[in-house]
Amino acid sequence: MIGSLVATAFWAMLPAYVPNNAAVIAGGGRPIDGGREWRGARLLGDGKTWRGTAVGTLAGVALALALNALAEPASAALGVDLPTFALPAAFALAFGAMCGDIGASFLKRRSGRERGAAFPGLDQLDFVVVALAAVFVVDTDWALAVFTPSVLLVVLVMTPILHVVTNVGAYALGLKNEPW
Ligand code: CTP
Ligand code: K
Ligand code: MG
Repeated sequence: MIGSLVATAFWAMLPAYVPNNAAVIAGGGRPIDGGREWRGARLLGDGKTWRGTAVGTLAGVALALALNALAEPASAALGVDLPTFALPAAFALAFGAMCGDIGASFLKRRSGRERGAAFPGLDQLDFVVVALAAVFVVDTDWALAVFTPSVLLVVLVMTPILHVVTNVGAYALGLKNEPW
C-alpha cells in the first residue's frame, strides 16, 4: 500500500524533479533578469538563466515521454497502475518546477539573500508547489486522478528528503557550489 503510493508519487513527480538538476548541469549564459536590480538587489540573480530554464524544462518533458513508453512494463513489474503523461501535463510539471525555483530566487533576493544562500523550507518545496498547481490547472482531471490526497501527502514528505539527498550528491560530485 505505502509502496504503491511512493512508486506513484515518485513516478508522477519525476518530470518535476529532473528540471532543477538538468538546469544545474546546463546552466550558464544570460541571466533571465538581464542583470537588472529592483529595490537594491538583483531581480532574480545570476543563478536563473534562460539556458538552464529551457534545458531544464525540455529535460522534464523528455523524461515524461520516456516514462510514457515505460509505463506498461513498469506497472506490470511493480504491480502498480503508473500514470502516463499527456504533453500539457508534462510541460506543466516541468515548467512549473522551473517557475517555482525562479519564484523562490525572487523571494530570496527580496529578503537580502545572496545567490546561493539557503532558504530552508522554500528551497525544498518551491518547485513542487508550483509544479502541482500548474498541472492541476492544465490537466485537472488527470491531476485529480493521479494526485489523490494520500499521494500528495507522500509527495510533500518525500520531496524534501530527495531534494537534500540529490543536492548533497551534486555538491559532492562538484556539480553544485552549495550542498542545498
Ligand atoms: N540554473 C540555471 N537556471 C535556472 C535554475 C538553475 O541556470 N532556472 C543553474 C545555475 O547555474 C545555478 C545552478 O543551476 O547557479 C544551481 O541552481 P540553484 O541552486 O537554484 O541557484 P543558485 O545559484 O543557488 O541561486 P539562487 O540563490 O537564486 O537559488
Ligand atoms: K533553488
Ligand atoms: Mg542554490
